[in-house]
Amino acid sequence: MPTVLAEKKKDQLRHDWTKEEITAIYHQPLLELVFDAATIHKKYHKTGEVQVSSLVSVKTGGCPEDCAYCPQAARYHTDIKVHKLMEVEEVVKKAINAQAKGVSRMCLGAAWREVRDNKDFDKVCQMVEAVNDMGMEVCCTLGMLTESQAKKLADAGLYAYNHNIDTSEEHYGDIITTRTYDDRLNTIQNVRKAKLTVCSGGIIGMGETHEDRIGMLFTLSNMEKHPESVPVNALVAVKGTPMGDQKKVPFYDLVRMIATARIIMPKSVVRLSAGRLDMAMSEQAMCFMAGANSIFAGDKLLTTPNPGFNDDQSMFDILGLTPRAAFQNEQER
Ligand code: SAM
Ligand code: DTB
Ligand code: SF4
Repeated sequence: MPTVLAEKKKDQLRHDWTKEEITAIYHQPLLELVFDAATIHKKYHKTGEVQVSSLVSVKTGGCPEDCAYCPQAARYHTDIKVHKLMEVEEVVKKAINAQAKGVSRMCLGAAWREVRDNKDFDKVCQMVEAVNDMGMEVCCTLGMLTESQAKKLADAGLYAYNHNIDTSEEHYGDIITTRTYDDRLNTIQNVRKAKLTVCSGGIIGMGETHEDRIGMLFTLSNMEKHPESVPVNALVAVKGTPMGDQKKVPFYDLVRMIATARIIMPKSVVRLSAGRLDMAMSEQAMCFMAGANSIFAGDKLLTTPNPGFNDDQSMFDILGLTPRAAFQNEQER
């Protein structure tokens, strides 16, 4: 068998989902959808394991972009504590604390439009190296990235790069005007070229239609390689941003998103991301049933609150979940 065909066969994943197929899955009777997702989840994953990531905002606020959801955009007046790039030691301290709580991946976020080849970037590479040396997966989310910058991060020991597509191609222009959907896809390609793993998903609750959510899943699931991690964020409506008055997204819409992502990207890790603070444990349990197998832990996301380690520990105890060890990517099994 030619190598390409053999590779495809081994992969077993589909990259040719149609919007009609995704729509049919997404709109199934809710419990049918959850049962299907749970069945696929059990086939491809250790269902008792949840990958636990922790965020550090290494550079907060003052961002020139206009992402309508984001408290870190300089043009909106929000209550965040702006700070310049942190010191490497401070990041390592946070990583040591997180590792002791079962966190296997540190995600370093910077409020940058794009990475620039300067001293700050060198410092981020030092952070990556130091945290990777501790035996943790390191993920960065630093905005747009060239191929050579992605390679530099890979050489420093980066494991994953987060760059969300955020919403559908059609809805994108209502949310962000300072860079295009294609810019995002291009960065994701540069990340792939450097052989890093990709973390890409989006946000629901920004006034999008069901079709937009399906459109976002369509883009993700038709990528040549599915993102290894797919974060599904429920909008955290922050006062001062254009999205400050958005109503909370209906919980069962979040379940539909997670379950559909699980079914069409069966090997990816689906992360129940921003928005957990507003959710009961039983609701989070339903998300895990529907195929979510990752969370952000620690009492802060980038700038907004999140459940603390102790609350998550009691949830894991009650639900019988354990944090997954580092470097156990499903796609590489
Ligand atoms: N500046 C970089 C970028 O935009 O790629 C990295 C940081 S940015 C804050 C990372 C992601 O966080 C965004 O793409 C978005 O999906 C998510 N995010 C930001 N603000 C959010 C909010 N208020 N609610 C939910 N998700 C949010
Ligand atoms: C992702 O999808 N969600 C995270 C992470 N990737 C970078 C960020 C959520 C941010 C929520 C708003 C805040 O705390 O500023
Ligand atoms: Fe800047 Fe990223 Fe926030 Fe957009 S999401 S305003 S690029 S920090």
